Amino acid sequence: MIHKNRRAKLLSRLNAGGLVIIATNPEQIRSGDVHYPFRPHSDFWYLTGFTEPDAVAIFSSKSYHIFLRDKDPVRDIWDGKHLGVEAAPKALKADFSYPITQLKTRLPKLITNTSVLYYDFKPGALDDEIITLLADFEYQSLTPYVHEMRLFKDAEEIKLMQQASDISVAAHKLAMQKTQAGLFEFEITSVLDSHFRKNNAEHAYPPIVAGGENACILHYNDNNQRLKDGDLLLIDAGCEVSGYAADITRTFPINGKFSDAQRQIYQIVLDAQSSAIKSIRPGVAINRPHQIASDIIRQGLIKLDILPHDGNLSQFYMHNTGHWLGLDVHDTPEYKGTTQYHEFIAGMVITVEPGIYIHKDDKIDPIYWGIGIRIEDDVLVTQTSHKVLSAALVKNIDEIEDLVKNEHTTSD
Ligand SMILES: [Mn+2]
Repeated sequence: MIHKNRRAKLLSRLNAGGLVIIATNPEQIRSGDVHYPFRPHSDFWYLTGFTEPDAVAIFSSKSYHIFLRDKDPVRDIWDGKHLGVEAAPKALKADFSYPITQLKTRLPKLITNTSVLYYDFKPGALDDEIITLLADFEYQSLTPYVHEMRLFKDAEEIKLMQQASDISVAAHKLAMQKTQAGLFEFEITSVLDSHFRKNNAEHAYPPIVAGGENACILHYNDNNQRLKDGDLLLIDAGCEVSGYAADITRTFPINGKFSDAQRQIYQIVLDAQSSAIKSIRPGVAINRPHQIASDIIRQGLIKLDILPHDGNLSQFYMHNTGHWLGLDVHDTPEYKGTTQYHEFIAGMVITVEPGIYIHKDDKIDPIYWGIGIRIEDDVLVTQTSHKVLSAALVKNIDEIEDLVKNEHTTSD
């Protein structure tokens, strides 16, 4: 029913007589005849709830047609069972269902008498011949309409995001407890993998497990270096549950004890993050958390003589403080920034993830060289305030030192 309601809501925002055509993702070849694990297209998943490849949904206010893989006893032996054309109407609340192989022949009839077609296809999602068929009709981009809906999470979505966050928090805790100098980054990555798997979840994005100065590479995911005593470890990892992502980062000392320099930088990032989160509630400007975090980081770095008074903060803090989160880790890119919404509204979910990254060649006191710190939580905007979905994961210095150290004293 959720998906049916979403389709109705979407149609109510489109021109009368409009017809929506949406395809799921094409399968992607990894190598030879092996595919990458299939991930449905997020907008398609959001509107249909259907997760098989080779599927196209076509709907208007009058009817809902779904094209999908038909039952095939031979393919079922190789690839497992499929829903099939016969069971589809009931399972997906569609009016009509057809084999995907009939899309080309049935499409011309389905699109006659429509005022405007709404679609966006990724390259490879549909045959070129079908795209050509559509070219004669008035067209509007579908994505902004769907993304506007996806920006506001309903109760079911929030429940799934809380689950994804809870599993991710537990995985981070285990990884922090497992960390010791001498281990490799991939051994800590495997702790995350294992916990996600055990909970029937998977990585929502390639995890970053970055020891020492590797943390200064923002999208580091080689995860293949040895962890050194005295370094920090940055872990940016989150799982996906029924399509919904968590995105959480913690940075902690590999030996369980922050050095003075690490402690100074960490506290600046933590203050920036805490104040940015505190500002979030309905009516507050969407770029406010970034302004707050940037100001605190700038003041903190000036105080430590790392940044000159007229210095450029982007040398040490070069990314934004957050992004929308949902079915995609960087959710609803059509609505990123402040182009459509200038203020927070209940139901939005945003990450808050300030950081400081000090490279070895930076012309400052070498005690700070190679320190890369980011702290990231997932925040839901509520009716009057906000809720931190990942609040259960420690981030104060004492709590972190306790968690990392405890395991060492008990396991050694
Ligand atoms: Mn993030």
